[in-house]
Amino acid sequence: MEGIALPHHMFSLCPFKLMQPATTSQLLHKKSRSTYIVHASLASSPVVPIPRRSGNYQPTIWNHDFAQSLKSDTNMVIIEKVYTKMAEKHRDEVRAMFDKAVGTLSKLELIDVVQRIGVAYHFEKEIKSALDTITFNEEGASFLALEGEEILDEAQDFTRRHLKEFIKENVNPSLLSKQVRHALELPLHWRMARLETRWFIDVYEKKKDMNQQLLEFAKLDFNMVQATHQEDLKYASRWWRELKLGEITMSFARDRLVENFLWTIGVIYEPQFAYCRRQLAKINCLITTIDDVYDVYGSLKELELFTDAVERWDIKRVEKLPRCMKICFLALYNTTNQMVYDILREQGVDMSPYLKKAWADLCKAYLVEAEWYYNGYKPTLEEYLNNAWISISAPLILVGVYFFVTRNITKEALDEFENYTDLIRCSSMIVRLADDIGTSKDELERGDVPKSIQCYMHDTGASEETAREHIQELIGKTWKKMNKECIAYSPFPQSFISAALGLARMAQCMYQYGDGHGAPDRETKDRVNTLLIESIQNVEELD
Ligand code: LA6
Ligand code: MN
Ligand code: MN
Ligand code: MN
Ligand code: MN
Repeated sequence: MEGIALPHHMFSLCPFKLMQPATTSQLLHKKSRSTYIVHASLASSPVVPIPRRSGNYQPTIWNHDFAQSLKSDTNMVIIEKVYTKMAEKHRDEVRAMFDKAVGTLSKLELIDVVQRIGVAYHFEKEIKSALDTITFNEEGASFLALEGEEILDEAQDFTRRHLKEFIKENVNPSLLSKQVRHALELPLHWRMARLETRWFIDVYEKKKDMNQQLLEFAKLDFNMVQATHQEDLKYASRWWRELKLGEITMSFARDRLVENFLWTIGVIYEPQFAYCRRQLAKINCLITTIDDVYDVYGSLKELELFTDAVERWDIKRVEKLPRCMKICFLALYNTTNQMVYDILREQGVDMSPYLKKAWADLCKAYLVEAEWYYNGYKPTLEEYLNNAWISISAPLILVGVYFFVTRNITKEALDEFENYTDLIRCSSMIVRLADDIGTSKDELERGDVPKSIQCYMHDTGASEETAREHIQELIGKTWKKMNKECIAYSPFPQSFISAALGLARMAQCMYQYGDGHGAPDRETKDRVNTLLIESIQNVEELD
């Protein structure tokens, strides 16, 4: 039974102005871009059907067979046996380069290339000891600036001005102008690491002074890392298909297994963190579905019940909810409990209080937005952001990451999750602001709370264009704050800190040209092809 009896006062809270008891055909109308679908009750009146919206999201463009068709297991065996040997040889060669590099400039150049070409994670020790011998003046690192470091701001303005002039004067395509355009579009420090690596390998190959051994190693390593990601994706896809949640929520929610997995590569790409990517893909799928339950599907009353069930972690409390919301709750409940079980068995640590709290915080933040929406309330930007850095789900994602990557879980770090440390807040804020820039136009048409751009316009009377610029500035300011958090003392391991940065970068990538998470067939499709399907050709022959 899908419909539930509504108290009369609910009508005035609903956005559907025609929601006086009406016939089914009257309710099946179209308004703006949202399709209203009536789930008619099988019982005879007095149960009033709740008109359901649809997000009008496209179905997925990647089916399960696609994921399973990626590199076969036999291929994995070849990769493990042959490539591992070749990679070891290359790794030794690069190690020797670190020994040979003398002088600050040649050391920095080597580190820079090794980082940009995507293999720095093999040489953490070498890089650290090379850096220890160098005194730093942070030249050319203006995007690593902290708040109040005006000299770096000036350096950035100066460089930006000159690079723009360079582009104007050099209209012919060249390798250099290609790099300059790329740098001006989005700074390196804000870019998703794997995509940047893939882009740079092509650039590096064309450089006159490139090092052949380094190039070969980078290509081989890229393909090996990709093979690991393919196995992770296959695992996640099997899980998603067996869950069958996408079939149940098809009429209103995004079915985005592959896109949700792509996020995890942005958060953490190194092969040794496969477990983290696999679990995170599950969390992301649940987030994407449950966000649509709140934004599109549920009535306010139902959402209150759902939030209460999550807060109390109690199946009994979903009894009165429609079938599809019950199933969403159980998917969340079972998946989370399974993760808790695994971590408890493997690590001896009980993550349940932390994961449950993070889900409850998220659902409470979703509910605040739903209340604002149904009441037609317009929050100030400050009020909105105080809630929205949580409702973007990044705090939950990072709680998961901590447990999935950390070998020595400490009480000191766990205590930081009580209020979410500044590192988590900064990362989350950037994800939220980037998401609003990319998605708020469609969200308003679909029916949603005013997002940061609209709140700022409402606060100040600014135009949409000015408001967008303001939000971009906020992203820049938040990055500076986050840079500071990254070098401050922290109880978190480096892999966690770098995941917090990776999440912010991934959001800027996903929303660079609009809603890359919701609309699967544009840049996101190309990115999936680049990172998960096409391997790099012209890798040296196997003998
Ligand atoms: C964005 O959707 C979305 F689904 C997220 C949950 C963002 C990040 C998510 C991951 C990694 P939308 P809203 C799964 O723009 O409603 O609808 O908060 O989020 O603006
Ligand atoms: Mn949403
Ligand atoms: Mn939402
Ligand atoms: Mn909403
Ligand atoms: Mn959004």
